[in-house]
Amino acid sequence: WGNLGHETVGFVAEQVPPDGHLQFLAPKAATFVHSTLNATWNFSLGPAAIWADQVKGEAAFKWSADLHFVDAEDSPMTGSCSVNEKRDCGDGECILTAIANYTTRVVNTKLPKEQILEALLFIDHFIGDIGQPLHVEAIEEGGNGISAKCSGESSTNLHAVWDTGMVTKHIDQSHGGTPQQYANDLVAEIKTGSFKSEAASWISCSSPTEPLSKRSPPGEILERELKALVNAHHSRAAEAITPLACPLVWAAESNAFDCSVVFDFTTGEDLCSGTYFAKAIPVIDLQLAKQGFRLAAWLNVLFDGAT
Ligand code: DCM
Ligand code: DCM
Ligand code: DCM
Ligand code: ZN
Ligand code: ZN
Repeated sequence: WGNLGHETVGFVAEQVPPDGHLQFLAPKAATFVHSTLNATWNFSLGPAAIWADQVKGEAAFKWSADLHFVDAEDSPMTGSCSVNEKRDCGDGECILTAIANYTTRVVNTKLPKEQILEALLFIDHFIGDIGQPLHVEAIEEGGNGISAKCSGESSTNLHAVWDTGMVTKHIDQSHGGTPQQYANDLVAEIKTGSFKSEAASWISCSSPTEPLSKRSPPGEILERELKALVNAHHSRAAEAITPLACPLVWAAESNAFDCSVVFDFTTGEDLCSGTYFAKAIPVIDLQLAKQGFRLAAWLNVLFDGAT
């Protein structure tokens, strides 16, 4: 997602209603978030969610660029979608292992404060990105190589249309032009609206420790436990990351949209209007609301032991 999508996910997770009380976050998670994020991010998971994109272009954080996605080598054009951690998580450096790594680090009180902050900033961002269908797809670098048209602008690409083009138009048209308002509207759908009946099922997978080997998620072929190695480029010993069950469940849900709405358009079609836009918007609403709700639940289990 672009900045607007990421901020929306953060605001949904933190869900600050007019009285200023954090509601989706449990007390200890809320306190941790507030005390860890400094004034740079207005102490909020909304603005903090964009940090990972800001730094990935800097030399010091170049290593993190591949952590924003997983290149699922499936075949959505022929109706076959799947994501497999062993097959698709290149060298063990992808969004699946990144979430596992920073989940371990965010609660590792032996780490320096800046590292714990960094872990929170990455989690805030990656739990958003894993909900973007094209962040769980290999074709043309997640659609970056597929030219597309959005609101008459024909020099964009499919990935950017999903990250930014459709989200921007939707927020401007229907949610008061701000990610805060969009998040409030999604939260209302979760609490009393169209998402009310399904929201509990979104967090049925919420264990930040359950290893992947314990279940066979949709699209998962692998049974053998994979000890992914992140930071393999470090000359010193790399840390072994145990793959987690839930990130793969989330990835498989996103990836499934690559076989329904994402590639269902004709060359030259404007994706930010008409039938494509009408089909995509409910997916964007769902994925942003769901990942925000999941981000809160993840932090709640980590800091409050909520289940
Ligand atoms: N690092 C990370 N994830 C890890 C290990 C390290 O993001 N699993 C980062 C944190 C530090 C840098 O790498 O910025 C160097 O850490 P270390 O000196 O612990 O290898
Ligand atoms: N991206 C992706 N899959 C890839 C490559 C890139 O999902 N195989 C994402 C990361 C960014 C966007 O596409 O959100 C643009 O990538 P970049 O900034 O690397 O061009
Ligand atoms: N780093 C890395 N690999 C990771 C995570 C982080 O190389 N998986 C980065 C963080 C630092 C850089 O390495 O910006 C340099 O690390 P060090 O401080 O160990 O030299
Ligand atoms: Zn993207
Ligand atoms: Zn990203």
